[in-house]
Amino acid sequence: MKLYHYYRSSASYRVRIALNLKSIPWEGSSVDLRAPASAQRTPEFLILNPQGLIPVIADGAHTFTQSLAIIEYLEERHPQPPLLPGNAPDRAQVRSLALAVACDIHPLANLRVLNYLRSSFAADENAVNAWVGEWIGSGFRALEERARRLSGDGRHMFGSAVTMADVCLVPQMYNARRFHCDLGPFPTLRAIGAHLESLPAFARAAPEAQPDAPRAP
Ligand SMILES: N[C@@H](CCC(=O)N[C@@H](CS)C(=O)NCC(=O)O)C(=O)O
Repeated sequence: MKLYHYYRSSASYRVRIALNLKSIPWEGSSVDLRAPASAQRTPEFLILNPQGLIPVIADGAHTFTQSLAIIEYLEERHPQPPLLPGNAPDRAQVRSLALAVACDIHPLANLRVLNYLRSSFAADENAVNAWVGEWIGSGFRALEERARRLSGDGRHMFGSAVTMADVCLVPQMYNARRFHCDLGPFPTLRAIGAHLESLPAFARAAPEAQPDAPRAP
């Protein structure tokens, strides 16, 4: 499989984790989101995804966008180890946790949204960090409460095995740290994140482990 991604794209990071957990061989193609490259807006990339967003995955003749659709595809094609629980109510809980991150937290701090705040509303970096902190903070307050109720062992968002909810949490925590959000009020999420980040599939998917990540001099 070929994954179009970028080292610090958190939606791509979700897909890298899922591929690694399922031991699916993949080849990466870096899409540099930063200006002046802005590779997500080139005509060649817009053929792959007219939305101008990564990740995109190519599996033979098929090309897919949207990280959660990609992860569900991987789940159906490579069911082991499962990232969704075995019964419908539990699956709904896990999908709900994953969607809370992917639909309600992440999009508000996406690059194009932050660039629009900068260019059209004269937001400086303090204002941008305050914006991101507000939406990650309110999203994490709810997730913290839900994880307290739903985690079976304090090491996973739901139950006591890795699920799609964990695959979404870790990249969002990376984003939160990147934008200097205060994670102090979220001890449950921090404990879950620390455990997950220690797992090899998560560690190999981390931004700093990607070949396009800047190297320390
Ligand atoms: N809902 C999409 C979100 C994809 C997305 O927002 N990707 C970001 C990187 S994490 C992106 O490509 N941003 C480019 C831009 O904002 O110009 C998914 O889950 O795949």
